[in-house]
Amino acid sequence: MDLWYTEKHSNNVGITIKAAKTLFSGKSKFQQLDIIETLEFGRMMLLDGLVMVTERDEFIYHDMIVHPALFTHPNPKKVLVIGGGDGGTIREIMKHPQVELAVLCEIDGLVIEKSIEFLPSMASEIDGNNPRVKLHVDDGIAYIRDHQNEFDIILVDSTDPIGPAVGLFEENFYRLVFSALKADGIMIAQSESPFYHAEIQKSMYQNLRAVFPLVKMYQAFIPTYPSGFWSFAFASKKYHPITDFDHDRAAGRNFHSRYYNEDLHLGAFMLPTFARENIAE
Ligand code: AG3
Repeated sequence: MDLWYTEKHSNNVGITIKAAKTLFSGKSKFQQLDIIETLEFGRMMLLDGLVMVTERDEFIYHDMIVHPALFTHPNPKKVLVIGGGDGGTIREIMKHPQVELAVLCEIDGLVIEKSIEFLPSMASEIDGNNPRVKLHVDDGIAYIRDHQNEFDIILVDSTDPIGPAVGLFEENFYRLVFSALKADGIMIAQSESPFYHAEIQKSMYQNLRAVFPLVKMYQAFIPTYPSGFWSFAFASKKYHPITDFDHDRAAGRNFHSRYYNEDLHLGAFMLPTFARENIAE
């Protein structure tokens, strides 16, 4: 019998992926977690029925949530990831030799545990063996409340603004992030699909602008997310992602990145008109 998995992207549209088998299915205190073996995209992790990562296209999301900020900040030493329990974001941060410490603050310990078990290519740096990585199973909002003026970069690797992530799209949270960052800090947050999520983007970017002096949106192509057209928010106290971009450091990077490169860094900030309009001031 064929097994097909569908995530609905709107009331009338969705993506359907053929599955070979279910590897894990369980409920934590926070959400439903499923890990499925697919035929086309390798292993796929779902939270509350929504696609979080697949082995085949996760490189795009993880390159793009990490490298633009890390090649803009001149000296990123201490980085915090809120969410991101699969470990893909931490794995990319670890490719930057200046980073002395990356902290992962994930609310759901089950996501970390099952990613280590079933998604080893993503979780390779969160299995407890890397002294540059610290794990906290905690609510990100509670965690940053106790950390002031500490991080160079904070990456918000969240789910959609439903369920446990709702608070991560609000102005009060961005104020806490602002205080947890140093005076020249940068925050990146995944910011949904410009095609399907105009309303979420509008309020999210308003909330960011109420707090940060410099807020930009940049885009990436992620085949398994709604519409494939995805975005990230770049919110910064000082550095501008284009004029302060360290082009030579990015071009001379000592690791291979299959999506990110020094030209794409610039191109990603060029937006189609409808996306610009979603977040117009
Ligand atoms: N973060 C999930 C992005 C939201 C996907 N939304 C959806 N499928 N409706 C991914 C976590 C990767 N570390």
